[in-house]
Amino acid sequence: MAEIPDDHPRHDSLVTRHRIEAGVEQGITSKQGLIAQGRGEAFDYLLGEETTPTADGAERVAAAHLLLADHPVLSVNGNVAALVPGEIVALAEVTGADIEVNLFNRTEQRMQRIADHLRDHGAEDVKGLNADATIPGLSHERAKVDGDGIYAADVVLVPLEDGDRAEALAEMGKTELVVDLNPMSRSAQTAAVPIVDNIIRAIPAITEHATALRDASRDELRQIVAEFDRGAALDAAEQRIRNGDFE
Ligand code: PTJ
Repeated sequence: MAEIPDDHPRHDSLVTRHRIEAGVEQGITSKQGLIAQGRGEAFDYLLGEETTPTADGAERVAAAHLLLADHPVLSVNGNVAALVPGEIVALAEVTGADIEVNLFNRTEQRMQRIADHLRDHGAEDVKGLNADATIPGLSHERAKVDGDGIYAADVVLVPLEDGDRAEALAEMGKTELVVDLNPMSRSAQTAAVPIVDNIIRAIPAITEHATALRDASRDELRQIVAEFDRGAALDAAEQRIRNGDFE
């Protein structure tokens, strides 16, 4: 890849593309992941390629949920593994969450490669390989989960996802924190906390909020969660895309 100068106006976007390309070459990211990245990039462009105040608020609420949870799990697919492996490990450490690989285009080889990649970035335990439980109502590979991981979780962070697993997890009564640049996607619409932001900005931001909130009382955390208005967050993102409304 050509060297990207730091002052290039599309620096972050080009670096992100390169990470996804490298992920495909390493057998971590699926080819469909390239298409997903293109969709995300288009929405990010319309959102101004920055974390909006509303998204930042949602990231704080997500941090509060993860800290309150009995069994939080961070779900990782091929795009997430390529873009933010170390950042996912850092978030898991701060919140005490499990990390579980869950793939739409599941093969044993990709599962292993992603788990190894996460371990190379410091993950101690990576779930998803046992696949000894099934999410009810899903007919594809994403239904396969670990019984002591996503299946047993009360709060799940679900980044870059197609909508049907998001709906199935919600049906199971789990609290879903969704990172998706498209506020109109089914996953964002289903989420308890829709975070309309690029995963490369969202995960470090959630970690930062979780670190700041680590000493907060459970009552304070519950209040942050209770005050969140998911509909208003989705509306604000949509207005920004449609009208360029900058809060
Ligand atoms: O690794 P696998 O096999 O599990 O496959 C994963 C992909 C991403 C290929 C699969 O989940 C998929 O096809 O996803 P979709 O249906 O294309 O949805 C991806 C969503 O994520 C879209 O709404 C995009 O706008 C959004 N998105 C893409 N890149 C980013 C993003 N959201 C946040 N940050 C991004 N970098």
